[in-house]
Amino acid sequence: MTELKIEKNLSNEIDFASFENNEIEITGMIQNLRVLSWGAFLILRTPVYTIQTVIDKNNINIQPESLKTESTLKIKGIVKKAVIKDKAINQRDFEIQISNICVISAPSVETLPVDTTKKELNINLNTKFDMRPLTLRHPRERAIFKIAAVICNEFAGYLTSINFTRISSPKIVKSGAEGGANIFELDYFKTKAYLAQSPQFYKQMMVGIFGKVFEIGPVFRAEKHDTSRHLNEYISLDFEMGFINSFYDIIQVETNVLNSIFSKINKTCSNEIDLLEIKIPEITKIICIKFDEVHQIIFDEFKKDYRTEKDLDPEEERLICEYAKNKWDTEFVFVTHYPAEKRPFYAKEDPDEPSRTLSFDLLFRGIEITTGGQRLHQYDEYINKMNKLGMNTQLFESYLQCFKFGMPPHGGLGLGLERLTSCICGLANVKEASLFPRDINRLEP
Ligand code: AMO
Repeated sequence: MTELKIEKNLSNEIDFASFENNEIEITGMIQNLRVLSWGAFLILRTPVYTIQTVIDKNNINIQPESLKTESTLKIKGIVKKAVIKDKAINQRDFEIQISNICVISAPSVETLPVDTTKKELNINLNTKFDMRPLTLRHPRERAIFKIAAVICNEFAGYLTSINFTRISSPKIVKSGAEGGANIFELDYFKTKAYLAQSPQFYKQMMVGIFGKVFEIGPVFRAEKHDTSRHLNEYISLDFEMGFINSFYDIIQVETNVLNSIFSKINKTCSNEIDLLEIKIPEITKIICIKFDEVHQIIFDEFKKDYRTEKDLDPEEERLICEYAKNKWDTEFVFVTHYPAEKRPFYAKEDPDEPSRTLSFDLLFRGIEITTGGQRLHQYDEYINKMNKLGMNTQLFESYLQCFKFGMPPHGGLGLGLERLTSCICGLANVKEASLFPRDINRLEP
């Protein structure tokens, strides 16, 4: 039997000021190594810091020329005050003058296939994704996913603070929630199953139990085309809430959760913001434009006629954002009342105009980041709508139970993490905001 002492402080955080002029021992990996005539600057990457260390050739047990970037080291040295400008280094007030280096592990190749020490990687997307275990070590790549992590944490934190309950729904399912052909089929012990396109059915069922719920999890879309906006697996940030008066209640919650995320990023990611040279937005006004009005504005202002189309063209999404920025000084546009034929069966129709739904998309910097809206909540409404659409209601009986047993008026939304992250970080392709993107041509790494 071995009994371990319970360690209380596992955060890896160091108060460098309290070590000034004193010896410290830390472990990390070599982010960058610059060998000079007198010694070297070595940037060490730890779970919390990238910190500059200085090697004096005459006062070290290992010569810097023999070290390889990405090696794991345990170093000993004296903490000194410093003024560091390099944005790739997040500890800019202190450096360490190394007195001893212990190489714990080193790469097994002589030279790394991609130089992660350059300011920008400057390699094509395929190479970047092929070598993800290495290319993600680049400070700018890491910064993207630090921001994505804050988005998830704050989505959860804010919604929890207003009494939403976190849920986790199954990803292997009996029927698709979103319709369309972009669904992956599985052989599930001789019956047909699917990979969940969204947690839609489950989050609705859970409203009957907890009233307000949210989920952060992967969803799967068998997108047949390789585009800069689509992934075949992405992280969906979902919430669903009961007792709503209208879908505008959902828009209010989304506005607050997004502003809370933006302010958290500003508070905790100043290094990442600096490194990526980005400005974090804020929703200062809630601008809602009806779907038909968008077509009309695009026609009147940009002379493009999409007025008979039942969905927004990506060009329209871009143009309406440009228009809103100039006219209302906002980067966020809620487009409401989408045509019923383009929304899934669970979307509630507008009683004043049944061809339109009480639903919305949120557009940000030219791209749709959210779909949401009010749902049907009466069993009969579901049966009638599904019959009208020629759907087999028996296939959905387990989902429909909740409506049979009584549900409050409710609604919610799905927010694509990679789309939000890529828009915040100014990335041209949503795949760059996925650690290990999946598209029609990619299943590895
Ligand atoms: P929808 O299908 O519009 O709605 O998806 C919601 C949000 O998910 C993101 N998204 C994607 N991101 C990357 N790759 C894709 N292939 C992809 N498809 C969608 C977008 C989109 O706005 N159940 C509804 C949501 C709801 O009403 O609650 C749904 O899934 O950001």
